[in-house]
Amino acid sequence: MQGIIVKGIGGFYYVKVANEIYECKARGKFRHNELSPLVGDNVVIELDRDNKGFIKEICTRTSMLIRPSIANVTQAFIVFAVRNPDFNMDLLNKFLVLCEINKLKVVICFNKIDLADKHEIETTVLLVKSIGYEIIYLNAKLGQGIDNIKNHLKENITVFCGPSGVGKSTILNSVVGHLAMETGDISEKLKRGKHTTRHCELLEIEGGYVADSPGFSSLDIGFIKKEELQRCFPEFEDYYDSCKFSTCMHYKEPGCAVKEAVEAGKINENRYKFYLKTLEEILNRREWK
Ligand SMILES: Nc1nc2c(ncn2[C@@H]2O[C@H](COP(=O)(O)OP(=O)(O)O)[C@@H](O)[C@H]2O)c(=O)[nH]1
Ligand SMILES: [Mg+2]
Ligand SMILES: [Zn+2]
Repeated sequence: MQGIIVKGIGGFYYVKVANEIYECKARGKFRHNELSPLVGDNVVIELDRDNKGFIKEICTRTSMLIRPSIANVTQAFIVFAVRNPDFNMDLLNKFLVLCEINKLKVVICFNKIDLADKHEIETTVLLVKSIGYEIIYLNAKLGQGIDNIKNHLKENITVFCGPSGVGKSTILNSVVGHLAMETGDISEKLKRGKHTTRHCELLEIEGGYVADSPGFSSLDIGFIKKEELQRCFPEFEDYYDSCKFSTCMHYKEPGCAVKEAVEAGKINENRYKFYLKTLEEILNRREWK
């Protein structure tokens, strides 16, 4: 039987096959490929005589997020608030790079539209649309925009990303219709003193799965290889084949088509500046290794 791991706790994996959930243990250690099963993995399981399940095989992963560890995520909702906390373009850029490097479909969600006018984020909206990303506006407190979120879930494994306090948990709770995630008000009180081990779980909804913990706990993008970074900027794609040097980093090289596109106003200057800043961080880090 083949199914998907929706939860893992204490050495047990909960594998969903059709409409049943089987409690399984991993058999052996999958030594040949040094894998251990992750939530999101498609696995082949076998039941023994007592109906106990064993994972026999882990199918090839299409993606793998770390902290939280989830396999086969296909989509990220990057959530920001229009205000409280204020929108931050640098943070959005970092999330976008992390999503692109993991080849996730991206939907950008602007929450708390009750707190500001849309025109306050107009420049950002235009930029985001020009890169090609889709936008959903929400007032999660009133449930506005939630249907739009639900329409994107089918056949995806989705994670919510974004800074703290923007409304990720509120959105997820509205989507699943119950309290799957603690919202700001509650978790602030529990934070102090309480040692919680987070287990990531996939919740099945609208023909897809949503992870109940935020997609990226660290926004460190310095691990990305310098050659890979440009692939995280979809709007560069039309240009980099026209650079004079095939190895062009769009940095200080002559005849750089990306730089020319920036100068011609075809690529947003701030996005390019963010690219340069990140590239320099990557280059500096490597020198010391
Ligand atoms: N005004 C307003 N507040 C919201 C909205 N959505 C969430 N909040 C509040 O923002 C705070 C943080 O929300 P939470 O879901 O915990 O954010 P998270 O840290 O991203 O998970 C909570 O007090 C929510 O009630 C919204 O659309 N409008
Ligand atoms: Mg939260
Ligand atoms: Zn170039």
